[in-house]
Amino acid sequence: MNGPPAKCANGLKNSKGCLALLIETPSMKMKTKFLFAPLVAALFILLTAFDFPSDWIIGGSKYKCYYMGTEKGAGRDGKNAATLLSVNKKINGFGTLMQNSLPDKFLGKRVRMTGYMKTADVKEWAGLWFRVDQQFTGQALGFDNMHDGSSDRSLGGTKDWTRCELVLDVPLSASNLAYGALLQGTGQIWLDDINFEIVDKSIPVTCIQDGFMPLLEPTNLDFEK
Ligand SMILES: [Ca+2]
Repeated sequence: MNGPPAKCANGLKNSKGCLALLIETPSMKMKTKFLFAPLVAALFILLTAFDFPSDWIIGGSKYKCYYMGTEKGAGRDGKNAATLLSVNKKINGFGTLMQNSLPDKFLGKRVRMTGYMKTADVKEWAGLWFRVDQQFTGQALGFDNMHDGSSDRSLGGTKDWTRCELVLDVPLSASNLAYGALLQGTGQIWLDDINFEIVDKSIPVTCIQDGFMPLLEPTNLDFEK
């Protein structure tokens, strides 16, 4: 009774050895092919069609409910685009592909983030988002997600490439810029050609949250305004 399991006819005792033997046994070849062929094909498609974009990270309240990566050939110019695809039939939350970046070159400036988004069967909404953080406060100095402000500019349904624009002030006290694309609920979005540029103060900001902006000097100390 201390000998190897029946399938490990060559005496291999560990489970890895048993698996290797099982796959290689001629009598099991057809069954193995039948079971593994679809998985191998799916894996091949994933490996050849999708990749994960360098320097981007995954986030969101339901990030596990989405596939996120790069789709080759899906970009505006026929090259790469990032994509978020829901893998659950019902999602009460969102996923985001995002970055954090030092704000140094934008400190004290008004900054416009632009990017292009395409949607397919988005049941709720999708949009770019842009947030200016201040270290240790846990509060944003500015935030826009194209949806939750006074004007809803978010995308839904199925739409071809659409230019999105978000404008925020980056105060001298900013410590981090966070930004990305988010998909709330089910559907698929593609994202390409994001850009940041300094604009003058004649361009209105689009922020929906503008708290904890430090004043340049003590202001309204007599409470008359
Ligand atoms: Ca591209």
